[in-house]
Amino acid sequence: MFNQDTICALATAQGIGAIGVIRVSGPETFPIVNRIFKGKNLEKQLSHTIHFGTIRDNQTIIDEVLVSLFKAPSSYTREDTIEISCHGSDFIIQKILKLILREGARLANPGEFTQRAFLNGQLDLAQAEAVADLIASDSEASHQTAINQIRGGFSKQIAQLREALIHFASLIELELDFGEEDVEFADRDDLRQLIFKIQKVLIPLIDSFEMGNVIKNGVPTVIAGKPNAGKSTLLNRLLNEEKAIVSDIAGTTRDVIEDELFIEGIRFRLIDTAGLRKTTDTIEAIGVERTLQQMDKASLIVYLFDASEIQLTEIAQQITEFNAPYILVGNKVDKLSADKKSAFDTTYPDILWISASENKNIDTLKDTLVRKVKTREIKSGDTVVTNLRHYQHLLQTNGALENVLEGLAQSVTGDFLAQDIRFALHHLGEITGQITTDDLLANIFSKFCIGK
Ligand SMILES: Nc1nc2c(ncn2[C@@H]2O[C@H](COP(=O)(O)OP(=O)(O)OP(=O)(O)O)[C@@H](O)[C@H]2O)c(=O)[nH]1
Ligand SMILES: [Mg+2]
Repeated sequence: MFNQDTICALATAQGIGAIGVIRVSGPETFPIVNRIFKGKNLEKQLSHTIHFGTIRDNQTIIDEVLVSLFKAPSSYTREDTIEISCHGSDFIIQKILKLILREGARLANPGEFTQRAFLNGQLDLAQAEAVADLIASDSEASHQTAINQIRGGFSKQIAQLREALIHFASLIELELDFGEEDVEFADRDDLRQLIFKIQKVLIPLIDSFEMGNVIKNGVPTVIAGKPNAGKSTLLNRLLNEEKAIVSDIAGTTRDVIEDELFIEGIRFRLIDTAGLRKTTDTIEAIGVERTLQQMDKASLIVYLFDASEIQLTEIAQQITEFNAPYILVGNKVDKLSADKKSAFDTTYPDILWISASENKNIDTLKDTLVRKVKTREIKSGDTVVTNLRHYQHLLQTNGALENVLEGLAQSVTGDFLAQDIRFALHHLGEITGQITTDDLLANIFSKFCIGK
């Protein structure tokens, strides 16, 4: 336990609410709150109990409150902590905070409660960062990844890998102690096997970063196709608003139009684009150029064609160069003859037939969008890396392990192996906070809101 100031802050949101919760944490918490609380003597009460009473400034009653008591180490920060639930008026909250400050506490810095939880060993760094993600999560999927991380799934895996590697590192260091003598305590084959095992965990984590990002920031989903295919109509239909201009003039949309849509808790960033064609119109040509850029960056492409116009042979020419997963969608099925449809279906059984203007099969399209994201093997409960800092350290770790493998292949001496293993250990340790610098901590916790 560190010797710390006693800190306080409003833990609930600023502004008027039914109640506000003020959190106080640190060694002087109980005496400080006891001096302004009238009811029971709080210093004599058990941990994890709640008490009714009043907060007073000398004889003046400020508010009737409930105080919840948590004694070290059984609290979020692992320090003595009291949470005062008062009425949610700015005036009352400010008044109570001032009293607490007057009695010797100081205002908490952003994230300081969580920082203490970390420093006192309640959370590791990856978990503490997940607390920030949890507070910020605004979709079901991002909530799920954050809560998994707080519960330690991610950290546990990393810590286990690190331990196994430390074992080898110490054997190799021991060899170095023997200097000239030709001894090998660390079996090279076992080491190679261990590295393969570690990479089996590491590489999916690295790969999950893309997915983690998608969950946090949305799936960039580009609606592309020839002019007049009905892309803007589809965008409007999905969003349920007249976001983009629709007309029967080919080349109506010339710029990128973007909006968000949540389907089953997943955030899709829908991007309507200029229809793809060769054009002499300068502005439209820039629009087409932008479409190509968007398709390049997309995680998912909805490729739309006008079913009433297109010939069977044209499809193959149009869908050749996508470098993202795509859904092939035939629009204007209302204008399509049964014969033509069945000819298409034989060659392209995956085509999804819709009518954007008549609202046909739009729900199936939504289901397909969700399925495309989910089949990337992300089940809830899986570990997903969402944090850039973690991702970078995972990459560095993997690079170092590759070097160890290469060193083993070339039968380099123990000191070179030891160096690469230490490097890998260092980066794994940075993820969970077993190795930290003050700058890093300050940077992470400054992103929290005050009171957390
Ligand atoms: N019959 C029928 N017409 C449709 C359907 N969807 C769109 N349209 C019509 O097709 C025309 C073109 O629609 P848009 O949504 O502007 O097409 P776009 O792909 O955005 O075209 P550009 O912006 O020029 O690339 C409009 O007249 C729409 O009303 C449909 O499902 N059935
Ligand atoms: Mg359009």
